[in-house]
Amino acid sequence: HAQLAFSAGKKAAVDERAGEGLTKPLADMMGNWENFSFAPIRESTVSRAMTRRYFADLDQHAESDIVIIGAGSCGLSAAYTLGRLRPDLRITLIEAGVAPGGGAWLGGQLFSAMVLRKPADAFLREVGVPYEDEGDFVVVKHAALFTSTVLSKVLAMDNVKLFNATAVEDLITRPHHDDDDAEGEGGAGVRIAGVVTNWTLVSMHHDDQSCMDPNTINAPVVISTTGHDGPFGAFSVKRLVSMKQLRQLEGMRGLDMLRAEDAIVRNTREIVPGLIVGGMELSEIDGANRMGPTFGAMALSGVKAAEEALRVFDL
Ligand code: AHZ
Repeated sequence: HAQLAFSAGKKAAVDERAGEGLTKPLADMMGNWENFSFAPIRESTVSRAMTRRYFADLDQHAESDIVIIGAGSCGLSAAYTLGRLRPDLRITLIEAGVAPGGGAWLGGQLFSAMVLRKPADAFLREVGVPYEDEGDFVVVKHAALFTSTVLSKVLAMDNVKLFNATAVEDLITRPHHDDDDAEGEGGAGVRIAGVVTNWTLVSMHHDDQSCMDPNTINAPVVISTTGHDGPFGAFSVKRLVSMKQLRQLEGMRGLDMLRAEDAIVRNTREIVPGLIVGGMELSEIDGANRMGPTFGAMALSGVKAAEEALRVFDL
């Protein structure tokens, strides 16, 4: 009797929690751990469940419609916009870090809240991120809420695949005009036709290991959003200089919030045929100011990069 009463008490507690919003199968589990066990599995089955899918994705995405380099706030916003507008396109997102999100896990320094100037609040309403309205700007209570929400929506899209812990270590080029042999300066010489990738850990060890050739992904459109210069930043635009498609980088200028954000959105564009650059990577080409801890331009530059990709390539 005592035991029955005890079980009934536990059951009641569970029901109470279920009433607070847990689904029934999970709620039913609670308080019943004595005879708990998982469904059986063999180790190789786990390996195959992961590797079969990964290599099928690699196989499919070796020919992509659009590759986005960098899954920071700009790259994720571009992926979201493209994925929503064109579920028919095969979109590949490549992120060097294990954790996608770039600098957008914190609002600035080590502070939680993320500030976005209007009209970037439209993007928050689009993705369903709540915010406080402060007049000319809005505040999301934690930058991680913005990043995790956009990320979860992007990852749930059937036509988008994120390869993280994977670095783009070169660009695939073709003569811009099929009868061109020479690769001239100023963007006239080549068009970008895809990316060269490797595991990031491998990319980091090219100096002390040998023979670690990369993998490739073909795509008629590449959007680069690798952030401002740094160990991994400004990747594509630096490569454009070394392959003589850009004469030089102007270099990111000092902080001017007011000018920086407008400039980044306005200047989001195709830099050489086949390559659109967005987010803070752009500031290195144009000598634009940085904006510091305000993220509206990253979201809207991503939206514009997506629009440019569809417009320029008539996809
Ligand atoms: O890991 C990088 C980061 O997640 C990734 N990335 C860089 N090089 C890569 C490569 N292959 C694959 N070769 C690469 N991935 O690109 C992402 C860039 O994200 P970010 O947050 O650095 O850039 P963003 O332009 O999306 O956002 C910039 C945010 C900033 S910086 C700034 C300031 O300095 O004033 N202010 C804001 C809002």
